[in-house]
Amino acid sequence: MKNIFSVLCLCAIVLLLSACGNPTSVDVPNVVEEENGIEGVSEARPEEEDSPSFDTASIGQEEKQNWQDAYWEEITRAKTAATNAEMAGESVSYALYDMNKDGIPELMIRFGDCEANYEGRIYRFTDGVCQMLGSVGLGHGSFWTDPQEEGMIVAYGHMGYCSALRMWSDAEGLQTESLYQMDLNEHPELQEYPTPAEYVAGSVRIPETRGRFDLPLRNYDKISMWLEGDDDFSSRDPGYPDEDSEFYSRLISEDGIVCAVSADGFTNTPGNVHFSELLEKNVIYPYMRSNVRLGETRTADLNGDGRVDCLLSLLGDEEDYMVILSEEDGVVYAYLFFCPLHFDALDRYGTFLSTEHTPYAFRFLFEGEQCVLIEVPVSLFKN
Ligand SMILES: [Ca+2]
Ligand SMILES: [Ca+2]
Repeated sequence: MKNIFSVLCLCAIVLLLSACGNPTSVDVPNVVEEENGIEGVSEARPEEEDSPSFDTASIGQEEKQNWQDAYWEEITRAKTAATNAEMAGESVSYALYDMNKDGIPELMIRFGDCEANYEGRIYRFTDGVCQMLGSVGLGHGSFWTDPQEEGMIVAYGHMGYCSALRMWSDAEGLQTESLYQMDLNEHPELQEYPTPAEYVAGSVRIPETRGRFDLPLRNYDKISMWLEGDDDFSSRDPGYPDEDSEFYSRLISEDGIVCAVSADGFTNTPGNVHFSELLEKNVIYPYMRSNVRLGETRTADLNGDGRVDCLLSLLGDEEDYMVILSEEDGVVYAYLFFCPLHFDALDRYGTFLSTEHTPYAFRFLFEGEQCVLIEVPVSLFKN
């Protein structure tokens, strides 16, 4: 059974901060400069000023549509410009966070095809257009929230060294200051890299998703609610399609039609097929070694929309797969994954709480032919 880390790597749904390596004697500031250099921005400390007054006025539906459209255009442009056009949807990823707390998130796009050349470009929707604020080196780096400031944090960890920058924007553009930097070789008592959460109360890592789908962009409100520690399990008592608690078991036993789509970019998109066809060799994945058989099934409202979905594993001789079945407007979608998550980590509200291997919980978003997995800190979920 492939473990959860395989899922994260192979499914390529979420990006994890790479945080391991052998310490070397490289000078820390040089490493920071080389890897984390800021392009086209000046380094400055924030001026003394009043505490920021966050304007959290609600953003109208039309304006929301506008920034979402503008950001998706920018992400699409990034994918078009990606060096490997075929895998552009996989190599470009994005995240959203309201850096200046004005009610509209900023967009961060990760460019590059490996840790060595990752670059994060930060955009803001202002006066009806998407403007780039600046860019930051993102090799071995990730974005973190800065809840009490009009800013955002970028944290790095590599080869025994770690650092973090606080970032904000003013009339001059994107500004940064060092939040911390540390050589773990000098702190043998530390087993792991510190995180921004140890320096900034309430800071959590901002989920990044691959640029294949706009679903995370359209569901920014929901994801930011998760990040603030609220769940949206509006329906703690979700209903079954057709109010039939046997809906999914019947679909399987009667070999109903499903619209099967790749959820991870690695599996196939077979389209409309009978459920049993998913069990045949090479239907789910091009390089299967055998047919597969039905393994475990679980039901839960996996995407928090108030309707029960069905999660199942398909077991092969050497590899396993995972499928989510979800009925939507009369169509049963089958979202296909290369490897299963640990079903035991699934709580009854549809969240994967895997505390053993990772401090992150996983929530699904899916709709139509899009399905993504979003990571949020386990500590935020107090089910
Ligand atoms: Ca903003
Ligand atoms: Ca659901």
